Amino acid sequence: MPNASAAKQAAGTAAADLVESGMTLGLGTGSTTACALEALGTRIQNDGLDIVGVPTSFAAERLANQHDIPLTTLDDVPRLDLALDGADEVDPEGRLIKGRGAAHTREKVVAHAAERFVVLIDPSKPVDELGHAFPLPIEIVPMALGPVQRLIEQLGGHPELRMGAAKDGPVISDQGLWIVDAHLDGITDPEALNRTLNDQPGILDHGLFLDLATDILCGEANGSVTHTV
Ligand code: ABF
Repeated sequence: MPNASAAKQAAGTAAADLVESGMTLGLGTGSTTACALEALGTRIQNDGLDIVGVPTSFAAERLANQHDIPLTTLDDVPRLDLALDGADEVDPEGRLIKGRGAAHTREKVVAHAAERFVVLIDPSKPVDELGHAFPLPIEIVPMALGPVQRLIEQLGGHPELRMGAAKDGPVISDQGLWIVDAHLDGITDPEALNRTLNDQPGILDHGLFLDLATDILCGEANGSVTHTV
């Protein structure tokens, strides 16, 4: 990715270096993972790397096609060796907020199916507590907007239906659904919030990823990478 920062490039290249021939991969979304997909494409072309991937979004599918990464689905490949994906926030326990790209529902399905879930970040992503820098994305069935908005308000937050760039309608996810961004001013108990949101009818899934990340690769501007497991 010519426009990606050196830190993202470093994380993406380090992630691609974890991949071996014969692996089944989860292919994440976002600009940092795009660097990994580009590096994988180069290894396919130059070294004959033999992999197959499950994309987490239409965007990831398009990018994989551009880089000649063969694709499959979780119908044909029940387990993945490695899933690579970005994040919006990472706390000291490896808990994540994802979903700025509205792809978190598929991203969670793919991460859950993987033996290793490798999260690619730059130094802007680590936080002491989730939910300050970014709102929590929640994918909803459109007719559940009212109940979900009221739930977020009861939790002390501010719900915002995510609108498209032209502001003429809501962002539509790959599933044809809507995204509500919950501004929570900090998430003190991510596990409790996870349970509350999972119990709410009309929510397909949300961007809290708990107990999923096995590795965090943080690229630095000088090209070095910190690998936390
Ligand atoms: C996806 O892309 C998301 O879940 C996350 O919101 C975003 C991170 O993008 P980037 O790597 O461009 O910061 O991984």
